[in-house]
Amino acid sequence: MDLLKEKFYQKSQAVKAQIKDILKEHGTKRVDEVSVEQLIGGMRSVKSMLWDTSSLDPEEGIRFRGYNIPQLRDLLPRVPGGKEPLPEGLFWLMMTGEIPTEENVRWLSGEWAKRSNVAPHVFDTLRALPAGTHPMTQFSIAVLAMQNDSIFAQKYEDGMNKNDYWDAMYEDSMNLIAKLPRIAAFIYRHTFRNDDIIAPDPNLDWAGNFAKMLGYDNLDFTALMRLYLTIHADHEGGNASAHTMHLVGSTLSDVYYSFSGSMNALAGPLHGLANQEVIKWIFEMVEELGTNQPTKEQIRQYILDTLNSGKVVPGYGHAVLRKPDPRFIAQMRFAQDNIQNDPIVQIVWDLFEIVPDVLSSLGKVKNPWPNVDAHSGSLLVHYGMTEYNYYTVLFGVSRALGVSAGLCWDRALGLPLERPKSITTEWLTNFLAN
Ligand code: CMX
Repeated sequence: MDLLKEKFYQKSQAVKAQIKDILKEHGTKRVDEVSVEQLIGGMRSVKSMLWDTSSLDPEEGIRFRGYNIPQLRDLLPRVPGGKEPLPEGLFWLMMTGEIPTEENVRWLSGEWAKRSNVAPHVFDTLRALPAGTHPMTQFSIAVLAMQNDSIFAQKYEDGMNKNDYWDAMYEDSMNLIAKLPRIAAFIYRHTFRNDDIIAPDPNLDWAGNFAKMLGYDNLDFTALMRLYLTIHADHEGGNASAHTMHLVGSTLSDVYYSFSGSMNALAGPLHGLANQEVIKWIFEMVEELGTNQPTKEQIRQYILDTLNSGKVVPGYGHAVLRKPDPRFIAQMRFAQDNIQNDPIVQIVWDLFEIVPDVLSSLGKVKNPWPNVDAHSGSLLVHYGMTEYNYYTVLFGVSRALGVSAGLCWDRALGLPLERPKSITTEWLTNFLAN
């Protein structure tokens, strides 16, 4: 058994025993109650699921196994001479709760390279789709097209003991994560680069190889990919993509079914698709105003026009956060370190100055600050990736790390089928009348 799998097994079995004790001693104790507002309003903040890989504080932002993003930038292994953390390290941390060594991370890069071959029928399936199929649709379909190879599904059919679910889920998750850069790069090159597919380099790290297969050999872009794929990986369990993964997986659907579902949730404009919406919206502003150096007054007016036409300002607001998203700040820091005088980056920074005021003045927006999606597109545009309807695929490749680690934990802990109670409006009306 490999070291990651062994550590994951040991840690998860200890937590499983802990949970058993908690249930035995405190099973009926209340941790929360649900208001009518929460019931109708998308279950905001209702404490109702276990998710150990990361936790989100409204004021402070995300912590992965207790570490915030600046700490991870210091502690996680990097390539020699590199400044940004390797996503492999974050996966190891989420699976085991331990910061990995450089050797652990090198092993994981090699292991994913070994598992990264994608069956030809997956590419044939993508080629058969009509031109213009959204990259996220392609991504979700490609993931489902690999379901045939699920070890979990095969072993379940053969009568797998439930104590072995974690093992099959680990193998499937490792295989899925290993293959996603190949698939995502294929989608990019097939859709936007005349099907000119670039071969992988098994000696590179996961993100470095992905950047290469996308066709970007600029070292700063590669560093950006390492950062990007690390910071988008997980945002505790309640967000739509993680929760979908958890829900679908709770039926004992395998990682392919679950992750495809998770990506369908990420593809919504209020969630991950906001990263494409931000750049689309900025490009439209530049076109409408006829300049890529708009004044702050012009930007303010454009924001007001957006709101007055009944649309949201993309990249701003959050269901949980109440401060600027540390993932936005990490990307801003990257731009300050690596990019000088880029007009689109400057617009993003001007928006950061103006949007919160405007949104606050509406009196209803709970969080007027930028989220992760407000900055990412401008960095990609800077390095030449202007095809913004591809951006959510990048988010999805990263999100696979967190939600797959989460699903491995779900099966190792033996968490049950998820099944909350719904009520009818009639029931609620009668309840409130009494
Ligand atoms: N622009 C305009 N109005 C906004 C807004 C924004 N960026 N953010 C919130 N509001 C509005 C809501 O639409 C809601 O209006 P109504 O009462 O008229 O329906 C009101 O303010 C209250 O909403 P909220 O409680 O502050 O926010 P929610 O928890 O309901 O929604 C979110 C959170 C992210 C969906 C919302 O802020 C939004 O639509 N933002 C823009 C889209 C976006 O950037 N999404 C990406 C989020 C990060 C991610 O998942 O990737």
